[in-house]
Amino acid sequence: MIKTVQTTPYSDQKMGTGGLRKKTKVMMQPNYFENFIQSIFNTIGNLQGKVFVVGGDGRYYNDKAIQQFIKMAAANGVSKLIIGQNGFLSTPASSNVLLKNKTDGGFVFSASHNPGGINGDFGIKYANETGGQIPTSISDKIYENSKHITEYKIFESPDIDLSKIGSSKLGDMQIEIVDPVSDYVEMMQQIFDFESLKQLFKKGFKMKFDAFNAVTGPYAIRIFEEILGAEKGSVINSNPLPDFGGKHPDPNMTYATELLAIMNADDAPDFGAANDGDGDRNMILGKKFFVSPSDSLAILTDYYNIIPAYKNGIYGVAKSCPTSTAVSRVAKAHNLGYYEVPTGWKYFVNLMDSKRITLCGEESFGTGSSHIREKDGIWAVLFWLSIIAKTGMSVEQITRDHWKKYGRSYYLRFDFEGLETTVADKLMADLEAKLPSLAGEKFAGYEVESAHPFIYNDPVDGSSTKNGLIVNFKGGSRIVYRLSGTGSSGATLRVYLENYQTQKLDENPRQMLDEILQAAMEIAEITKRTGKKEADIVT
Ligand code: G16
Repeated sequence: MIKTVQTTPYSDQKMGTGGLRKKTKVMMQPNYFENFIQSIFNTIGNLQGKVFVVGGDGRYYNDKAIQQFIKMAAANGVSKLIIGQNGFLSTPASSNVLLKNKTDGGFVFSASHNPGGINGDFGIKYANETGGQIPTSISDKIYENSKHITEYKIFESPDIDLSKIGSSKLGDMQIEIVDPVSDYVEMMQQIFDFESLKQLFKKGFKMKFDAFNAVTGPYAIRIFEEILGAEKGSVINSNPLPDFGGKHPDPNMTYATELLAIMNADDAPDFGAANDGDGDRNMILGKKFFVSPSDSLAILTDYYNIIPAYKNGIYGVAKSCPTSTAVSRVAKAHNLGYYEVPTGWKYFVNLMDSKRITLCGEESFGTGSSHIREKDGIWAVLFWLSIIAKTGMSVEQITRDHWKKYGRSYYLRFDFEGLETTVADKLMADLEAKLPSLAGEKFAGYEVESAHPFIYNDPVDGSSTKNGLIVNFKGGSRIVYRLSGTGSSGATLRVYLENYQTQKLDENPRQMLDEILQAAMEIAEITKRTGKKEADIVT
């Protein structure tokens, strides 16, 4: 039976860079989740004939959220849901199922790299028929609808059993439970040369993959251990848990401590990698060696023609504005189309759909290609393994070779967390106002060449987006300032620093960026305005 529930709106259901992301307890407030889902359904309109993909990264509240979603979809007239078994689907796997079945959209319940559990975060990622997350024009409409919602519809029924693969019905709605891993594996086999990767492991190649007790464990076990023959135990923290076993599933130098300890030991394996909670981010490590995500994008692009799926040519490449300029030099060398977009994977989607780009990536540990419309952690790992298999070089050799060829962009991101929103907003507004006056000024010995907001005019839909403030220095160094769009409370100021060098290739990144950091602190008056003398997190 369909029930109509009266509700009152919440005022804070505005999506950020990666969907709606909130503290789990906020999401668990009465009708909070339901209001938001109904607001999406109301924005879409007529749901007759519509098919959606549903899954999540297994974090706390996923089970309850999925059941509510299924019942609401049935009550709102959705024709069919394709659901990952036990409610699991990584974000890239969801995008694949969505595109493969030509569905109308997909929902992934995940707060991505944010911690899980009742005291952690919960999130909703909503993709439309493109396979990528919706553009701002649609999320703005959903937000408007959420502010005026008065009721939602839900089907009254016992919970649906998600443990068995197969088809069933709830009211008139069809439910198909699918293996979350098999389609994804098939897609990876079509992109990469699995035989050469098997040979690599046969020769004794050793890797460690940290799945942070989140969604990628089953994917990684199937691909790396069962199919490619990596030794048992190559995948660590492989069992998805509601609180990720207390781990913060953010693959970076701050949170991947267990993997870093393994890779920094004298008996380290040849290769290390980690993915985030929902499997779209990746970190790449060699023995005692870290590859910055910006360099990783540049290196993958440089080697595109060794991968079967790309060997006949690629359209072009794109990066987000704060990502280092490393990939721009590779694009130039290979004569590829090159684009810079605002932070947020959704901005790559139009470029992929219009065949302007094939590869893209971001400093925030995301890399991917047009095989789907989300970034893809395991894809990036398979790409790196393919380069190693083809060249016979180590991760470190591949990266150093790249620097020799193209120069090195020393790059780090400094995050100032837990700021009051009003303080952070004012800092950015005041900084933007003074940008025009900075040209010619010197800070910590660096002379400003130009300073301006980053404005992106989408070549496909004509929309214009302003995100981030750029200060360029003479000699090729730069600062980008931006506020995070993925936090669940307060504000985080991100300061991205880059120092490009063609001769000095073996220096310490922190030292190479020290003066620019001083300049960045001074220009934005960070200490005076926030009270912080240094960043909370450096990645
Ligand atoms: C999301 C987007 C990414 C983006 C990131 C930025 O990542 O999908 O494209 O780079 O947010 O985060 P912030 O705004 O905090 O800098 P994810 O992995 O959280 O979905």
